[in-house]
Amino acid sequence: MIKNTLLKAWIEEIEAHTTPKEVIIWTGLQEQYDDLAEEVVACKKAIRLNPNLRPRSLLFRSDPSDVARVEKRTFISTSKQSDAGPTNNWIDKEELIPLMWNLYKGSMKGRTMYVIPFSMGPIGLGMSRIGVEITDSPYVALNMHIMTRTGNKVLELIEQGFDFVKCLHSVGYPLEPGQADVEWPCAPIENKYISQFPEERMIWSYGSGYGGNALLGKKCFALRIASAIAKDEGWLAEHMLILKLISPENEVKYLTAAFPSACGKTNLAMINPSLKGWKAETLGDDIAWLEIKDDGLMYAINPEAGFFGVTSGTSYKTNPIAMESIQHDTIFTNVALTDDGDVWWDDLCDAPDHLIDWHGEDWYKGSKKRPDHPNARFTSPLTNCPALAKEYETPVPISAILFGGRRPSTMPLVYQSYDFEHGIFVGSVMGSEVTAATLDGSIGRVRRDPFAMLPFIGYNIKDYINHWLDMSHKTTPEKLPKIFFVNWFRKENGKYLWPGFGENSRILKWILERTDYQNNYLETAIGIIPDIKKLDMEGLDIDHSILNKLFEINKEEWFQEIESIKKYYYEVYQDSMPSILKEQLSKLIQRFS
Ligand code: O2Y
Ligand code: MN
Repeated sequence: MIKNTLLKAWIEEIEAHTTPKEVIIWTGLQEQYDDLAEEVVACKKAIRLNPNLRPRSLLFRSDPSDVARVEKRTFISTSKQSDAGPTNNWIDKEELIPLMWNLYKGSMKGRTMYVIPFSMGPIGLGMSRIGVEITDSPYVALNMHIMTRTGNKVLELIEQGFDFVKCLHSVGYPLEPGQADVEWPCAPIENKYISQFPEERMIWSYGSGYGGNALLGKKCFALRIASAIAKDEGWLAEHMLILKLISPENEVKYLTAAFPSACGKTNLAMINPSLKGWKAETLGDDIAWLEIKDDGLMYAINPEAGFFGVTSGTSYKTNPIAMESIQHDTIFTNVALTDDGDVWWDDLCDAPDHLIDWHGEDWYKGSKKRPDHPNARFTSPLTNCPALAKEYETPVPISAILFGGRRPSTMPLVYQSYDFEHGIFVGSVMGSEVTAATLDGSIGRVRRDPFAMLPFIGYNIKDYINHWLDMSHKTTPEKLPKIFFVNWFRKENGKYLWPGFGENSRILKWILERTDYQNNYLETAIGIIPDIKKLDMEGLDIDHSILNKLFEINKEEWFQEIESIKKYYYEVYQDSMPSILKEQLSKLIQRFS
């Protein structure tokens, strides 16, 4: 029985409006998870994988129209458009609330409504925040159980009067009496809405059952709504992994890194250092909440409790730690099924002769069609990860922040910003070069993704930049994390110059040395780069000329880059560019003159 009057009234209101056949309050107990897993298998919404090969694991297959986050149907809804800013889709909340309320009318008919109290961050920790997701999707309930801390313990905090973010989700596929359900119910694209209401601290999602559209604790709460809360409260909600590095002398340091999607965040979060004596452990692969504590240092926690990783490209060769993390108690979405009841995806290993593809159809080796979806996913608990740092539920002090992207040219393997404000500039222009794979005719153009937060800033980007600056004024420069840019993806004649993966530990070592102000660097117009002679390349067969290319700062390319930045800044900020960006851009230009 729920006693909190606010929560009780909200549940009753949503039940009366969406008219589900029953309401289940999520307890967070393993027994409830196991029962629901059994139920989705029994009604053929999921397949139980072979328990001898992949214990307690499920495979879901989504509708082909519902396979990824849909940015064009994602909205920041406020009273004034200027509060959402130039980079978000905005709809006036006076318009969107009635429109969506109408969609929700009877939308859970014939379905079970799950009420899921959840905590982003360890339950009861000062930096954590609470939400309640109401959903008519058992897939969402099962995934939320893994990705967040759910159930009775969170409900207890709500009963004590803790605030919570209301997260409402419906797949938008009501069932009339006698109507058979489909394997993956969802609504057509034009009826999908992933809406954030930062003024109300509220999330309404309708029509999609997939990933970031539906697991509302993740992108919707922990980034969009949390970033708006963080601006008001003086902290940061960022699209960053958290990594612990242990030197051969057992010195421990922590860093965070923000890269755009598909730039290897999960791989770096689970790096296996090639450098002798170095160890790495993970605290998170996607989201970090950061605050400056009383000692003046910036601390981070991972608000999530699981990994929602892309399977494609994940293998024992590229990421053995991820592979170990998905051996059991894992939900797979849109991967292929093997004849012995296990999973398969592109790059995992040689394809077997026969598979069941992600549409549920036979697939034979040699077929031109891919058997898994490129955005297929695994959901697994952090605690499955053999390299999980033991302090993953404690805020850790951050020594370095890394920004990065896929830049085949222009950007060196690593450079350090001259100071925090320069670092904000570096974050504001980061992004990836458009590759041939995007086939939009603009190869070489940089798709800017500031702070890797473009689709996730819950308010005006101009205020976001100024908020980063305000954060830097909360402490002294020497206590702030040092900011770096890394580019594992520089190419020559179409070939990567740097081997990446475990070898990136050599660059991480230099970064940590720089956080101790070690004298191993050169000053350039763009920032501080390593003195190549002082990089630890022991045991790596790499030519000196390749290293020179990796750190080349080509004036012509940088003049183009500066022109591209000016154009981009004008497109985004028009005549109200934050003064810190103006100053930093002119400093960069000056350093080149
Ligand atoms: O396609 C989705 O719904 C998932 S997107 C995603 C999932 C995990 C971590 N990051 C992302 C992302 O888009 O940044
Ligand atoms: Mn992400």
